[in-house]
Amino acid sequence: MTSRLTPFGALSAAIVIAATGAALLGAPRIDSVERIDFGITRVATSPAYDARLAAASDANVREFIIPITHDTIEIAAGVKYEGWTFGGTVPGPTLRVREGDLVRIKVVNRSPMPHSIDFHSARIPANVAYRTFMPGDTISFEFTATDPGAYMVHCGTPPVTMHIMQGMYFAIIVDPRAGWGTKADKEFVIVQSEFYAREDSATHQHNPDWAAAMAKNASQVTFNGRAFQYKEHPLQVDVGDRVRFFVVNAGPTFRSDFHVVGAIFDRVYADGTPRNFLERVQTWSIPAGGGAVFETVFSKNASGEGLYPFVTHSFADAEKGAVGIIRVGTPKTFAKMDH
Ligand SMILES: [Cu+2]
Repeated sequence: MTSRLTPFGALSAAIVIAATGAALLGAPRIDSVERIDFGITRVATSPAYDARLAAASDANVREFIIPITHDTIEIAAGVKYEGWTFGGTVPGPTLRVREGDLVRIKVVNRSPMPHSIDFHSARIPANVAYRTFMPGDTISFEFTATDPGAYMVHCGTPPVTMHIMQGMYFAIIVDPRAGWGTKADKEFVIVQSEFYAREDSATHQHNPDWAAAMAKNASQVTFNGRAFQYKEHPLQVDVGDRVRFFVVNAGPTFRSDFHVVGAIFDRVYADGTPRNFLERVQTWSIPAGGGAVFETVFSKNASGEGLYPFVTHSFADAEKGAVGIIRVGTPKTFAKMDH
């Protein structure tokens, strides 16, 4: 086994690459294995959840170790919340693989209660892979990523609404084997979700509000787990960039009507499937539990240097935090935004 550092883990030994030769029906085949341990590699959430995405690894066997933890998260500026997580953050880390890769999952329950994991990207017996397992236990399974797309992963332990509103979700992207057909200069992951938190007037602790969840009365609606974080810390791109957004809607209940103010999507891949190809789209809805891929070009003479809000155009939800800004180039004023 050989180890080397990769762009995903340059600061840690969390990633191990191993190359093994194997003979299949006489045809030589080289499997290269990459392992990422999200108990060691943690997504940066300060000053904002890091939405930037690197390309998928060249390895064709992808191993992911994912701890389940109960952790303090921040769902809006200054609003701390005792969340349930994959990998210590909400959302958890984005997994990115290629169509045809063998994906090996190992989830370790380091929390004090039973949980589970459900990959929308897998075709697999749910009763086996997605079963609930106990504190201290581990579950392992593998699947071949046969279907390109932008998928939700979540805890499916009942009541599922509670486990999702507590933060148990993340995105997995399966890139088409031949790529997306265009070259993106920047890529971002955006996971929309909503929280149902109620402040205890005595302790000022924010606790889950089940009645509010059943009434669909969210306290925050967020992109990547914290209300308004990209309004305070915009996503930065350059003039001329083609930008690809992988948007997953974790819910648990609301839909996402994804829109960029001042831009038109050149391409939208419904559910992130290359064949579900749409052109020149203003807004595209993503159901709870779904995903989509969006592309737009911030070209010099059109959507050039400036500030571009991205929102769910279901505006009551944007008012609760599902709004951010894309900063193109270095606009002189950080001007007043109307969204
Ligand atoms: Cu759970």
